[in-house]
Amino acid sequence: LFEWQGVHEGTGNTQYSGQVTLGTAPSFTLTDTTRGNHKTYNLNRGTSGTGTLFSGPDDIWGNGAASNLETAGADAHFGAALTWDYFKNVHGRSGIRGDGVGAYSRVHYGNNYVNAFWQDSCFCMTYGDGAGNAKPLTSIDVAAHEMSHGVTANTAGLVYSGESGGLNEATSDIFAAAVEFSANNAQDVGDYMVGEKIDINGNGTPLRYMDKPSKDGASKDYWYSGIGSVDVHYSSGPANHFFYLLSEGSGAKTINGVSYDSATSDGLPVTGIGRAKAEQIWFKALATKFTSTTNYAAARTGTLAVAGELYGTSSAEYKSVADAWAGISVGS
Ligand code: ASN
Ligand code: ZN
Repeated sequence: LFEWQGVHEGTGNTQYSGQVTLGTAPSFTLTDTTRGNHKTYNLNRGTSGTGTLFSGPDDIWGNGAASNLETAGADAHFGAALTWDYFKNVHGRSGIRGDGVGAYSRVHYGNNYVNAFWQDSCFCMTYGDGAGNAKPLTSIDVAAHEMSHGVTANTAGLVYSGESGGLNEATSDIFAAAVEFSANNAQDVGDYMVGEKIDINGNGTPLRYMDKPSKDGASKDYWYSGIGSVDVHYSSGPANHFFYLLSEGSGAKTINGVSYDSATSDGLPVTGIGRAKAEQIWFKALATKFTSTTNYAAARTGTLAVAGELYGTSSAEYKSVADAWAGISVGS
């Protein structure tokens, strides 16, 4: 009778998250009108520009297989929507800049490209298709990781080298886990691993572990003087570990069928305060305390200040923040 110009919902048949609802625009494109017009483009193996906006004769996107070029578009579009919803609903932040404006995603970048990245210059994120065993890099946690780099750039602005670089990387891993848990997707349940769906190592292991970062063979479990000269994807380890300890506590624990075992450098226990409170503390510290040069010691100070503001300096939450930093050898 008439074309409904309001909210459009398409159907995505994703590779990693099953059948999902996607924000789309009439006759039909991957344009999420309820999330700042976030768009998803097909680079079709190109490495520059935007390629073409995903469009088609119907509002059904992908078929769950990587061989269908729309599938990666559906996954990326879905991951961006989940991340948008997470920051809006959990932290009251509308979009990466907090101004309600969407970014955009590009999929099918280059040939056999095994990475994904955020760029401040285009306000966009980009995904490779993987190679060999490594699958397309469009899982929920990878999308959330990359989009969170945009949030960090537009809040603390943590410089991407040295200890601030490790904290920048950890921030993306922390919100990757947070978004994955919040999504509550049956095909991709929440966990404290990064990239467990994409099989980047070809042996079924994830890219990173937050309960014991050294399980990846390169990341550090604990802070030490000189960690600033380690690659930021490994100097992130202690901060990821801090977040795990603060959320779940030390010791052995099984969550959504995954077993974790988190130790402390001082051998003292940490009592977890739950993910929700830990996320509030990290986000508020990122947005109001951290600066471009924040290092591990300053991150401790900032998160303690936030815990004091939110819960009081005599609170169990404040004590757990202090204990979790001590557990990774920061402060005393
Ligand atoms: N996937 C990587 C990351 O987001 C890309 C990079 O090293 N910038 O950290
Ligand atoms: Zn990153």
